[in-house]
Amino acid sequence: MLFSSTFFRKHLSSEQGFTLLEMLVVIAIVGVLAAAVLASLNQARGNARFSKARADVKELRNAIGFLENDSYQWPSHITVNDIQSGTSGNEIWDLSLPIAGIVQTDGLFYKWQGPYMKALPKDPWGNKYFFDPDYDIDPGAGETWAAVVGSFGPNGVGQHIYDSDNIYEVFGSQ
Ligand SMILES: [Ca+2]
Ligand SMILES: [Ca+2]
Ligand SMILES: [Ca+2]
Repeated sequence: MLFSSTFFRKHLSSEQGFTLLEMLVVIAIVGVLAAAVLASLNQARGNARFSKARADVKELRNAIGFLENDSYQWPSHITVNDIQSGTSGNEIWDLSLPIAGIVQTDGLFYKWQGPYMKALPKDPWGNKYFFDPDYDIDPGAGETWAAVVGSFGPNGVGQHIYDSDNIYEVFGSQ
């Protein structure tokens, strides 16, 4: 029983009923519980998005692995392991393009046997996955250049350099 008969006699059946203070306490508790439930729902949704992005990025990593095996090239015709030092303009911001060699080819990939993926998904935050053959994965002021495929994460930004919410796979670094 949620409320004992003593409780009813003492509180509910008295002329006063609940006091204002009791009502406020109950309202406050309900409010705190509702906030906790909403927070955990949001967290679950956020975690699911991260998991989806990680799975997509892994799938892209594998697809580019097949391209590597066949052509010895990365998207945008970078020779495998030719990691430079922050060159700009060599990034692929849309991996469905022919120059990416994943879902279609521009005809310039040697021994291309794709498509290596049927279609390019967008990340769970509505942005495109990217490839950068020289992306700074060093969180600090220093630089560690790496070839990566990734997502800009929940904040939707973070080109060229480390951004803490970016989700990516590293092919090789220097
Ligand atoms: Ca670059
Ligand atoms: Ca850095
Ligand atoms: Ca980001």
